[in-house]
Amino acid sequence: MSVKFQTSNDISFDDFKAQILYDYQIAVTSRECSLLGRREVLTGKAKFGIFGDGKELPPLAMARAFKDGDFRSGYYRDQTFMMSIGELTAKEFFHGLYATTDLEKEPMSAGRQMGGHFGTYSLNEDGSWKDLTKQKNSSPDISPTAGQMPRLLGLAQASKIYRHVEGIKSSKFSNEGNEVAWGTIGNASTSEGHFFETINAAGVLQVPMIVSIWDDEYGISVPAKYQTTKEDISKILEGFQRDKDAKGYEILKVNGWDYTALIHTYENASDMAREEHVPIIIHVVELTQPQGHSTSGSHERYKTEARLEWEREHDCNRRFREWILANKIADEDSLSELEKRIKREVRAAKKEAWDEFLAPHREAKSSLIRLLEQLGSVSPNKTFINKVKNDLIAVEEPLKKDVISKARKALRYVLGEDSSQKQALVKWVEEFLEDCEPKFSSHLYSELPGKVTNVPEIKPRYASNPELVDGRIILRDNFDQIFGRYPETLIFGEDSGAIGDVNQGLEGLQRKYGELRIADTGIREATIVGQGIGLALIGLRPIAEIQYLDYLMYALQTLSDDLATLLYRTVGKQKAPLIVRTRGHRLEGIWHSGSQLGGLIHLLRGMYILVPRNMTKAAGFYNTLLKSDEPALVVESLNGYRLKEPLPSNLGDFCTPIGVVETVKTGSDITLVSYGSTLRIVMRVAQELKEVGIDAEVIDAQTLLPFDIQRDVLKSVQKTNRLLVIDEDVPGGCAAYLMQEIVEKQGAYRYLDSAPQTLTAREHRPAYASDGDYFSKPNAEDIFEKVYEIMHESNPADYPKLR
Ligand SMILES: Cc1ncc(C[n+]2csc(CCOP(=O)(O)OP(=O)(O)O)c2C)c(N)n1
Ligand SMILES: [Mg+2]
Repeated sequence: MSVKFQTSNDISFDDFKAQILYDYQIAVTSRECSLLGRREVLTGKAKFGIFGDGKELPPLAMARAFKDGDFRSGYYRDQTFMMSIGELTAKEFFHGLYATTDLEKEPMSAGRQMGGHFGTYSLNEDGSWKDLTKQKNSSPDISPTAGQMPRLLGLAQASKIYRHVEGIKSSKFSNEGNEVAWGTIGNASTSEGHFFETINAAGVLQVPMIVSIWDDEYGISVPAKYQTTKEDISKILEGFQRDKDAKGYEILKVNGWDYTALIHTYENASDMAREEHVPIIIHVVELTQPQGHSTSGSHERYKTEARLEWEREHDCNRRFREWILANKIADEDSLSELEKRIKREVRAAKKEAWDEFLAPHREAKSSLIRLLEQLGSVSPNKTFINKVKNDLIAVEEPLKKDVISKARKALRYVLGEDSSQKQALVKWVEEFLEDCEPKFSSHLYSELPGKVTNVPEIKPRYASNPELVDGRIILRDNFDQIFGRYPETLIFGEDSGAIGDVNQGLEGLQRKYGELRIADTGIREATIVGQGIGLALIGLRPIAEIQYLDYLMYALQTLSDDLATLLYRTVGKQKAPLIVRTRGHRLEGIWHSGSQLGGLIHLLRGMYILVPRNMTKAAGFYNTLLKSDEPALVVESLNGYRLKEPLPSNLGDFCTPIGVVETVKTGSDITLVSYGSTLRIVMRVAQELKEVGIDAEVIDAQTLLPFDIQRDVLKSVQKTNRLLVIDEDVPGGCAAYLMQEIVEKQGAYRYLDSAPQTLTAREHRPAYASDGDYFSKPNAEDIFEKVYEIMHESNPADYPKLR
């Protein structure tokens, strides 16, 4: 441990006192919010509360060292930090607790996230970047503990990229890489793999990341004994400590109730991280949890009386107060006065927030009561309508659902009636639902004009006699164009750097663009993705490469919980336009099947999922994605890198449209929809089907999320009246999703003369080798016979039984 006990800026004693009293005021305000917050939950006004009580002091020290341009990636205990940097008021805290759906009032997520999840705004209304170097930034928390760690790595690495890579327009994002990424995590959550993976990766990368561990010796009810080897996380991390021979970490340990030690430790850490780009761990011990873990239970159940007494004595706010008095920074009277004032202010803030939360609901309730009175006056079912009205009147503190559900129920009593009063109620219900829709469901994807699906198609152009090259050459030369044109792009993954990826799609590019932009990483999929998220949150355009689709599973939690929800949970206030590149389809073996798309399309709503059938299509997807700013997964066909394709002459320019299918063969008897490598087999079969007089139309889905925005498959089914969806996923997986899109959403059921069907792989993972593939995934004969069977069923005379 090497702490330089000095402050980074000299200030007068009066300023010093004022700072301390400011901190005390925030600490008391935050505690009061926690105390009243718990009561709000226990009295039923809020659903759940998890607060920062007992952990007020360390975040205050962190806030002191936190500078404009820095980023936080933390967890639910950090309300005091957010209050200290001026990004959370007491009133907003209560709005968060009540889940007010107005972003002006509940700026963290407009009620989408539970309270205790904190983010700042990186984007203006029009989607353009704010100047992140002029504000204090927080990436928005997610609930899975340690889920904040992978992105922290990327936030820290961004400083390194901005410091060392030339040519990037960095003015809004970095001041020569002087920014620090600050992580916070609870002691028990350090048991998660994400924590250890991130710690190791940041040590390798040597990035300015400061991880604070708030250690209260518990994870809900489970004590350190069951969480951490030797019950001491900094002790077991000692091997990461740097020394004169090897780079590594600075590891600092400090008591969480000791104000001066905290301030010194944080200032010291901040200086070191900024100057040297060294990662730092601050293990903050002897913290407490005065009200227990959350509102779901009480800690008296699992803490001994002795522990509870120890916690009372070591309460950081109490110790801070004693220190202020002992050092004569303020006297007892002035502190008591300040505390009383804060109590009054927080109570008032709570009441105001509750009134504001209820105001629109109360207004809706009044207008609905009027409408029900008018409806009752003309309806033969007056008694029932009055009952609904009186039930509504009885709800004194109504939620939206209390009001709208009554209105919808009332409509059932006037079925078959026709009056202007009924029409007024119908209109009211529709307007209410329309108003609520964006409050709860906007921003899963971008809602700005420049969104990915609006990027226009640019077709590949070819010389009159184009050279036929391996698919990987098209990718490689297109990536070369990308890295040449966009200095903010970078790619990293296992074997992506020196050898230029396992299939040589990046061959030679590291030599040309440097080790920071075309980089090898450790085998650590979750933090490869997290690295990408963090970099993308600060204006870079990362491409995170996952070597094979099957190993995306290691990163799935981060992709699903963090990246895919980012735009939604910030209501469009932050974005991370990360491109995840991987390869899959038609691979062989249980863990190399390359086929788990059914899982992905369900878990990754909020991302685009693209399944190009060849490398020209894939390259076009990368070009399209870089013209916009949304996250996507591109699954290249592993068996397509060595297949010959004509070399386009407009590399870097052509754009494959997203959300548009391609009809690769026209036909009149049946519509076959497929994607990826399986599509090549379908195309072969379509030729064979001609031999028995079946003319199939073949459509390449190309993009699974979103699928066929223009409803071209419907147009095809209107012509063929038959539909078969083929893929190599499990039964009920991606093909079932495509079927639902076509039959239910596009309404193709109206045009079908035969039952729509899917042909998929078997339920088990594919067996190994060519026979394993043949008997596990749909093969050419399976496809042929399935199509034939459909034709036979509808016309046995022309298509007699095959077997
Ligand atoms: C991945 C995951 N597992 C379990 C939980 C449920 N959970 C929420 S908080 C918590 C304990 C965390 O303890 P610690 O990290 O020490 O933080 P503290 O609350 O003590 O500050 C648990 C188990 C969760 N949110 N996420
Ligand atoms: Mg804990």
